[in-house]
Amino acid sequence: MKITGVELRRIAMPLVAPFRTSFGTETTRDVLLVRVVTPEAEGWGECVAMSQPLYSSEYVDGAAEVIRRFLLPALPDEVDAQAVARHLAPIKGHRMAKAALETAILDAQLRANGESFGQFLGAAVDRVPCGVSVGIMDTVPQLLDAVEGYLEEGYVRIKLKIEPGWDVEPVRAVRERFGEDLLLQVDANAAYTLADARHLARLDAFGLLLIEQPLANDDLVQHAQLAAQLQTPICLDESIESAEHAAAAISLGACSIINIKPGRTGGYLEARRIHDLCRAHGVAVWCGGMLETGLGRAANVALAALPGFTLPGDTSASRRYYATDITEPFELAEGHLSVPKGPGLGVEPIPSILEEVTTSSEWIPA
Ligand code: OSB
Ligand code: MG
Repeated sequence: MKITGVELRRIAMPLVAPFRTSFGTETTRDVLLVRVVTPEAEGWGECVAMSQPLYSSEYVDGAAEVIRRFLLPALPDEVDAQAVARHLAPIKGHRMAKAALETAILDAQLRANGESFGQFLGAAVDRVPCGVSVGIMDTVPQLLDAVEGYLEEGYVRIKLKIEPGWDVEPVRAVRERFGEDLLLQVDANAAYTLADARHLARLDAFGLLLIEQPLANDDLVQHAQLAAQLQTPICLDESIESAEHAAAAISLGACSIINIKPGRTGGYLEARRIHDLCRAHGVAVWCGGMLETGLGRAANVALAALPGFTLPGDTSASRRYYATDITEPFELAEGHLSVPKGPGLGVEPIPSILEEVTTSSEWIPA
């Protein structure tokens, strides 16, 4: 495909409620959208980098800069989505920026060919069960109200964000209130160290599905040591940026479950490789989220429909994040979201809504 040009568009999406994690509080999602224009079709990619480099080293301004300054110039005149990662490989890191660009090119290519993301990736089902990630709250009663609301909406799994000082008590309270059948897991976003192993073992009493990323992202060996001291399965998020990382983590015994986020891994193709590897090793995977708009969500839901995604993902409905999404909203039905069927992502930004939330836009001719 020949690329005519690329638009980098920044949008500001107010969240319906502040989202607090161990690394910070988000009130507005600052999103970089990449629109690739070709003679045959246009494609969209949503960059999952956040405003500040707190989840990982990437951040939105940096992603825009690396795309315009290094990634676009590295692409040949004619490009195939399958070859994008190879062209971009000499540029180290910046996987979220690379993922956004590759996704936009893949979307354009699939739209041109009339194939959906789900078909292309190998979706095995037409709807996926959905969980919800619940931020850190000021009080336990507030948390219980939030969880109750999500369960009433039909979410099939609850994930609680934890940090030192907000772990055993909120988990105990949610377990006691909603019973032992509730699928419950926690996410520490790297807030602990191996010295906290005995404290974290107290969570074993609550029958959690998993504990996500308890230790720092480069602590693979420490995660393996922690795994030996916990009954709760360890799931890695931040640590896994590639299939190579996944292979290393699995062979070290650092995790028994992986959260796959295509943005973090450099795109949907690498995400699928991680899925394939985990499936071959009997390691369960689930689809993570980064508070995506409908564009990123569409592709995540397609990915979550692959056969190795055996646990519910953080693929929540649009309204969990945004009062008005930039696409037709994703809505929960019996705790599931439908995999879009149309070509490419199968969803489009609604022009008037997109205009309203746009804070800047830049056209880069090829
Ligand atoms: O660690 O999974 C995470 C959101 C932003 C950054 C990191 C994470 C998250 C979430 C929310 O947990 C997932 C979602 O619902 O999109
Ligand atoms: Mg996480």
